[in-house]
This record gives sequence, C-alpha cells and structure tokens, in this order.
Amino acid sequence: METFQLVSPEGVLADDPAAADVDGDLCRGLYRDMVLARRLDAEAYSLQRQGELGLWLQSWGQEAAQVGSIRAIRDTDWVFPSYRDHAAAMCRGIGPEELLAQWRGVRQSGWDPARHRFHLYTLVLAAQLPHAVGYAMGVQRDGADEVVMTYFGDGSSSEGEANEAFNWAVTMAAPVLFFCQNNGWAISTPTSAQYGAPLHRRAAGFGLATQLVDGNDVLAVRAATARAAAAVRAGEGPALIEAVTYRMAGHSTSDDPTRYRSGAELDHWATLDPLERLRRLLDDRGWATPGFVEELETEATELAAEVRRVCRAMPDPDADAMFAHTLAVETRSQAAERAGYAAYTASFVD
Ligand SMILES: Cc1ncc(C[n+]2csc(CCOP(=O)(O)OP(=O)(O)O)c2C)c(N)n1
Repeated sequence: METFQLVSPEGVLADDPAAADVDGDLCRGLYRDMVLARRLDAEAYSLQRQGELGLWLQSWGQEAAQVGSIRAIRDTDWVFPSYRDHAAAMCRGIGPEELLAQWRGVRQSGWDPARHRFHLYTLVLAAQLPHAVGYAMGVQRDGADEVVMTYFGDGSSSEGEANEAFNWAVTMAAPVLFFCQNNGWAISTPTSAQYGAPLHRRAAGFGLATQLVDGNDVLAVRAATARAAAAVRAGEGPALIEAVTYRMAGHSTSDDPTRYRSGAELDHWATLDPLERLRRLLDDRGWATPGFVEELETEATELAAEVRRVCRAMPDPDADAMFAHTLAVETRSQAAERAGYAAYTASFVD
C-alpha cells in the first residue's frame, strides 16, 4: 500500500482533492497545537530530570500523528489513549496539572474522562483496544452518532488483546477507529523484530478497512482520519490507520536510546520533523501572518512557566490514600498492612 501524504518534507502541498479545505487558518491552528504540545512535553521532561516527576514518556516527534487525528474527529467522539498521547490530550482541553498529576504520583489519574471524552492513560499495552470496542458496542446499541477512536503503538499491535479487539470489532461491526502510531520502536525492539507483516496488512486480514499514512504530515493524517471516521460513523464498520512516525526521544525518562539505535537514524528522522514541515508550508504560502510566530512563542513560553508552576504546586498525597483506593472493602490483611505502614512512617517523627 502506498503511504498517503499531502505535504512533502520540503513543505510542498500536493494537488489532491483531499487538500481542498486546507487554508491558512487551518494550518496555523494545527501548527499552534503542535508547538504547544512540544513545549509542554519538553518542560515535563526537564521536570522529571529535576526530580519533580517520577516518570515521563515523551511525545516528541509524534505531534502530527496525534494532532492531525484528534482534530479530524468530533469533540463528542470518545478516545481511548495509550500513555504518550499528550498532544491529543491537550487538544481535548486537558490541562498541564491534569496531565502531570499521574506522573508526579499525586493522583491515580489526572482527569475526568467523561468531561473530556478522553479516557485515562493505559499503561497495560493494548488493553485500551478491547475497552474501545466494548464502548463502541454500547454506542452502537444506543444508536449514538459517535465514533470511538483508540491510540496504540506498533509494539502493542502484536499483543493478543489488540488482535482480539480487531477481530471482535469487525465481527460486531463496532464503530471504532484504531489509530496506530508506528514510531519505529517498542522500547528497544525495532519494528523489524516485532512482526513479519506491517500492521495495515495484518489488520486488512481481519476485515478492517485500513489506511497507511505519513504520520509526520499533519494534513495527511487529518484527511485520512476524517475519511475513515466518516465511514465508521456511516456504519461501514471499523477501520484502522497506521501512521508512520518516529519517537525522537527515548522510550521514557528511564531509557537510554543510544544503547540501541544509531545517531544516523535520529538525524534522518530529524529531517522529517512534523513541525518544521508545516512551518515550511506556512512560510511558502505566506500563511504565517504578521506576529503569528512571535505570539505563539510567547504563548509557549507562558505555557512552560505554567507547567512548572502547577507541577510544583501539587500537594503531596497522603500516603494512606493509596490503601483507600486499592479495595472497595478492606480485607484484614490490607488493614494490617495499612496499620503497619502508618506505624512505620510514625517512627520517623522526631
Ligand atoms: C502488557 C504489557 N506488556 C509489556 C509492557 C512493558 N512495555 C511498556 S511500553 C512497551 C513498548 C510499547 O511499544 P509501542 O506499543 O510501540 O508504544 P510506544 O511506547 O512506542 O509508544 C513495553 C513492552 C506493558 N506495559 N504492558
């Protein structure tokens, strides 16, 4: 399958009917989303390095895949994310404090899924896929005019749960859109060691309508997602998009990617940077209106300051809360553990 692309790495927009609604307003909006997401991501990374967060998984390099897809569906459509979908989360109005709370370890989760129609981050690989299918079956039962989109990675695509979800979604004709960000790596496992056939081909075997898209081309991702979502919404059954992108950062702040991947590979992908590509288009078309870039830079700097402020201002949780949220009805052994922990912490007083 040919990779769908609308903007070349040089920033040239294709003469394609799928680009018919592309204009300056649209491109400035998408560029803003990506710039702000990258700034938050970089700031959170620094905060982790300063000991303010326990862990952070960067979305650096994957902004176009996330922004292009989430901006192509309706705000009323439900999303079941993975764990590095910060750009998508921000587009759903999830703020810095909500995004960071889980990684600072002060709350079990950061936001109210129902408010943003954006489910909680899922760290158990691919578990969110059957969740999305189940939710989509409810949507279908209720006759609701909704699409359920779920994000996952190339590594997750070889999990049993992903494959069960594909099969079940097709069997039930559930209105679900599977969105894979193929970022080249599952921690240190390259896609070449992950599977024998690319996901869009495997998924077609399940009966899913599939599309392979340049995941660093925000306009192509948006057009492909809009097309797939429209078909899913019209009752044509589930679909899958494989967006080819790249994880510019390490897997997480606990990872050292120099141990397993080359600088040359990173250099190559840097030339395909999604932000720079759209910036070239904005500049070539004269769509970067006077003051746009400067105002965006100011907005990003203010966001970074806000990220630092809300992160440091989060109150430490009461350690006892971890027991309170473990079981609905406390068992004797947990009560003993809780009391033991309280005695242990009390032993430090004075
Ligand atoms: C069920 C399960 N198995 C293993 C892990 C450990 N693990 C965490 S992230 C990861 C790699 C995931 O790669 P991919 O799905 O491509 O997503 P990416 O991190 O690249 O976004 C693994 C193996 C896990 N979290 N859950």
